[in-house]
Amino acid sequence: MKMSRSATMRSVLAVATVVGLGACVLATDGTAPATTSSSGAGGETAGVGTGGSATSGGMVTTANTGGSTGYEDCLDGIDNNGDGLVDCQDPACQPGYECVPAAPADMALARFALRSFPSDPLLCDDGNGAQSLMSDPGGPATCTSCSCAGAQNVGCAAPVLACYKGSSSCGGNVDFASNQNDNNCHNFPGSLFGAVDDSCVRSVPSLPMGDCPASGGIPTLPPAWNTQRDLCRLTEYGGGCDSGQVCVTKAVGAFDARICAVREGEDSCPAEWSPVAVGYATTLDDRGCDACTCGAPQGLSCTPGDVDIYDSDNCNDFAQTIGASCSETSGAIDLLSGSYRLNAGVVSGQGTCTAGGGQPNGAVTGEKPVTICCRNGG
Ligand SMILES: [Ca+2]
Ligand SMILES: [Ca+2]
Repeated sequence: MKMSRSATMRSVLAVATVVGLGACVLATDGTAPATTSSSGAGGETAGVGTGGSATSGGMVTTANTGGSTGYEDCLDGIDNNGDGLVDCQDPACQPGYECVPAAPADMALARFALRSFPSDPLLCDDGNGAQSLMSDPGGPATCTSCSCAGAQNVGCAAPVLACYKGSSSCGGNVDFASNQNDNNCHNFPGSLFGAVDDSCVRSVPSLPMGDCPASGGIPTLPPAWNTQRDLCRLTEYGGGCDSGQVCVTKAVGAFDARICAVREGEDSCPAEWSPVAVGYATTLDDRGCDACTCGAPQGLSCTPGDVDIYDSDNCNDFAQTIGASCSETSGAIDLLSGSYRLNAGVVSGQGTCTAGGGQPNGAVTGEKPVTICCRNGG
């Protein structure tokens, strides 16, 4: 069918108007408006928002009964389509926008969606990911029980020799005590020499030694948080509302219907705004388990061991063997020289160890808190 010239011109003009306005919006806010043309009569309005995004780009298309098409940007504070109604006043905006109380001082309007933790952040209407704020920290680690294998590196420590200068019966203070755990030859110190009487005794017998390998204490961590809220700060406010109110996109999808205001830090909420949560943007999680430990091996025994002492240095000129009884040693520890060798006992038995440790430690804490306050009933 052939169109009349005038009808063709109207169509061209209408297309040019659509393209021109669309280009203008794109150049203004850099986002693609989710506009949808309506062709019918009666003020039908475009759908707003797609795919979990809280809002569209702020523009809706409507058609009035006169057949001409008008556009209203619902977030710019002016009457774009010439019907005398600004933003939220305009029926074209009302399906997707609403008037809400303006943000209290030092706060920003926001919407949140309650999520299970951990979830990938939702998208906000500006196309950026929501800020995930966590609260209600999870419990401590569960730790596997600790156990100890049988004793290894088992043996007997060297006994300890104690000597007394100027006493033939181990009287008075100890003037010399061995402190080696070996059976090498050791010369007595010069300070021990020069007295008429000397004596020595094995003051500590040979004692069992060894260790048990520990295992267990493996942590299993419950989720770090019990609550995640994805927060979108509203960055565009329109007009057409009562005093003290602003026009914003309605919540869609998983977002809570309440309008909220947020503030960095942990704080109280202003009058008429109810505290909902303090959420933390970052997580510190140092939960774990104490290391498992094993006590000294039990069930091992050692023969007591003894100490050989020598009249000369370097274990030359064997003199006598010292045991649990005090021995007079004036012949060996004389004016000039003397030496000794520690003889460890012989171990017997099967060593077992008592396990310890493996207790849960640490906790989940948050950093960068954000206070979330919301209006009940808008
Ligand atoms: Ca407008
Ligand atoms: Ca308007």
